[in-house]
Amino acid sequence: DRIKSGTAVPVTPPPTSPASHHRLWSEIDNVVKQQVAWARLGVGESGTGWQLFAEDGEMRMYRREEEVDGMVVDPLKAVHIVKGITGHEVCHYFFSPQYRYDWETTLEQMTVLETISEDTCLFLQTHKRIWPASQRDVIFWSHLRHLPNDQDRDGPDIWTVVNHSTEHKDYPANAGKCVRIYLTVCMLCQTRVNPPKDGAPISRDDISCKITYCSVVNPGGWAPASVLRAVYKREYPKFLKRFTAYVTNQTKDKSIMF
Ligand code: 6CM
Repeated sequence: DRIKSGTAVPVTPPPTSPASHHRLWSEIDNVVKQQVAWARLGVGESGTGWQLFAEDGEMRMYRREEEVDGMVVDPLKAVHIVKGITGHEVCHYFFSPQYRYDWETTLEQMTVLETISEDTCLFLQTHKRIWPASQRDVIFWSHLRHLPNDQDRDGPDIWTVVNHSTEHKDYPANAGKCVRIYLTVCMLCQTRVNPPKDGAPISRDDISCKITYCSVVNPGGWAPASVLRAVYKREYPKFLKRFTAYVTNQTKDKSIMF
């Protein structure tokens, strides 16, 4: 048909994932699409009210003060540009359970409740207690996705990981010593390549990764607002710096994973 009518409309199949037969699939697909759209807006186009609370080199972190029933649920957006790594690499290390204890400093215990597919897992995590609040736990699905750029041939591909709270019948909320927190997190990455002029192979000096990290965490129960905001102010910059340094260090002697 395309040939007959003469209009060359590129036929791109919808993104598929090996997880597409799972009970959570429609939720995963919807939340991923929403989160990618939200992250792509950056802080400039998604309305005013973003307040810069941390800056370090190329990294900038913004938050919005929001409360629901007296609980702090401040949305966070961070942007960072890191030389020498790709979005695929960043997402690989952020998604894969085997590296999590290496970089996640607030973590006490991580359990993979279900491996839905190569790109989708269900996690139970307990986090370190922060005085004077109770300890927190969280159950979330995590999904890794590659979004090839088929609209703008010069624009970079996107790699993303989205984490979103869910329930599990064997682990009801607030049944033990932990208070259940609820989160939505999106790590979105775009790789920029500066091709070497002499036609030499692309090296790590020629690439950089633009990272947008968005997060909303509902603490799930009482936690003093001032303590929570102080914890976030300290922990989020620490996380993003430490995690990206970890990826740089892990990949520096490996071939580039585009
Ligand atoms: O996105 C991050 N990590 C992922 C993999 O672990 C995942 C998990 C996020 C858990 C976020 C919990 C942080 C807060 C825990 C303490 C709550 C204490 C409440 C009481 C305080 C008075 O998405 C990186 C997350 C970096 C967080 C700083």
